[in-house]
Amino acid sequence: MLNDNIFLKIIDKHIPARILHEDDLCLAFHDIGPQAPVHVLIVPRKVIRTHDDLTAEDAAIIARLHLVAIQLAKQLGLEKGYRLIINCKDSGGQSVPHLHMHLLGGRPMSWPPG
Ligand code: DGP
Repeated sequence: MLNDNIFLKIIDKHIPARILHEDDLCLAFHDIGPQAPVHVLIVPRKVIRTHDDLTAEDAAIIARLHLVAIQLAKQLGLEKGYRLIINCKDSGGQSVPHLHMHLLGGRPMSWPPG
């Protein structure tokens, strides 16, 4: 279920996270429960609850999430490849009600995902 917005607390520095990147539009930090040797969350500063809530006004934000993913993948040694995931709403497996992109790498990824 979509519950408390813990990512806003991280963005506002009310709770700690292992932050890798910060800019005017987004933050990136290590996931608390990594599902791969590299598992980073890339999160917009703007509160956008789900992927469905994106509008044309948010084009620069969604572009930035992707560009930061490329930058971090290089920085974290994922030259063999990586996976980007955005879970949307309950059936998509979203648990935090603040849009975020998962960057996963450092091991081969299987398909289909669970
Ligand atoms: P999702 O299921 O797509 O909504 O992913 C939410 C992710 O957020 C999940 O992989 C675990 C991570 N997460 C939840 N709470 C925290 C936290 O307090 N700190 C960090 N770093 N990650 C968290």
